[in-house]
Amino acid sequence: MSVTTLVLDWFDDSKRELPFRNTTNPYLIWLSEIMLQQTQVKTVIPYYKKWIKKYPSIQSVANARQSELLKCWEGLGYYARCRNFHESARIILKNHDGIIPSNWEEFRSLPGVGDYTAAAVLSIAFKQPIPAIDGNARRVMARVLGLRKFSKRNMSIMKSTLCKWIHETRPGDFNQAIMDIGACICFPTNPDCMSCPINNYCKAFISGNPVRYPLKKKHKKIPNHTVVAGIIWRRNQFLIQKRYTNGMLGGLWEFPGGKVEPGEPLIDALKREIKEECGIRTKIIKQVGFINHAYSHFSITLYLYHCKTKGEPLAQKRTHKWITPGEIEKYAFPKANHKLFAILNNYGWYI
Ligand code: DGT
Repeated sequence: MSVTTLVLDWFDDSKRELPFRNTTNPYLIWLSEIMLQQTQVKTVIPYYKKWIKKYPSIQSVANARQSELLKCWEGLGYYARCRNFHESARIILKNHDGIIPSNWEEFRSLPGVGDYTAAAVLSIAFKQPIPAIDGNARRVMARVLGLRKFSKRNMSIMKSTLCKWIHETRPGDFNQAIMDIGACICFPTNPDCMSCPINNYCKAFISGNPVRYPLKKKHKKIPNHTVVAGIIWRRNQFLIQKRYTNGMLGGLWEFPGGKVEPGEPLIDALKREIKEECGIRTKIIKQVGFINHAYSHFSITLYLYHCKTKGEPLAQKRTHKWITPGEIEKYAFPKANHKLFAILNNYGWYI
């Protein structure tokens, strides 16, 4: 039997049942692919379900406000994905009469759509025979072909092999089957080769030591930054500010503050950051607590302080809002802030 038939037969028997499968609606497939970038399936599922209830179509995304969408995405991370999806939806409404383009050039040129996403959506929704190579597929192919490095040359060998293997009328299923084999069988360590439908074709399996393929990347140690932030009170309200739209955590709300410079006392850093970001003087009252949080390229230890002010933040610096603890539900905050909210809920919000 050919690799293609073996892979598809396995998929028919053993595929993962996921809420975004068994549909050819390009909007739903695209949304799921965006949510799945850098994120585990089990994390995505509840977000996906909540999102499609609220935004059942590309038009509803285009017509929503960014702040609303970010609130629905809150906690999923990599918020540029949400902002780009919003922008793409708007472009589709404006330039494509609300119809998601099925043409590679047009779809690939939308914000946030890379080669993988374009291939996945076009193959699953529009049955175009384009291989979609995500992290799982890459590992499967490295093993099958006995390649140790993800060099340009090796990537093009993988791609041309998949172009030969991909099924003409079921290209989406074929792509998903390869990815599922990666997720369910061809684990990075301890692959379950005996359950693999294509082990007879796999150079890594035949070699007797499949985990030699691909070469393991050395994990770089990520730096840790000390961050200070203030819950700045004026009567029963405190100050939140919106992060700049285009950076990390862009468009989310946070407590004023920032990174501590080497050797700088925490209190001095907090006063400096609040002055820079809000243009106000504050009295620092006491520490609320601290949390640790890891992002992809660094981690933070964030110390939160109760502060007081009589001032009004300068409008031209950032968008600011005075809110009460009961109003945090209305705004999207980074995960780190939810950890701080948990401390405040435990020990009391007010000074
Ligand atoms: P920078 O300084 O150019 O690297 O820019 P930012 O804005 O990314 O960094 P900064 O100085 O505000 O550092 C704060 C880090 O802590 C940033 O990675 C975001 C994270 N963070 C999470 N929650 C909060 C919060 O409530 N307030 C502040 N200030 N930062 C927060």
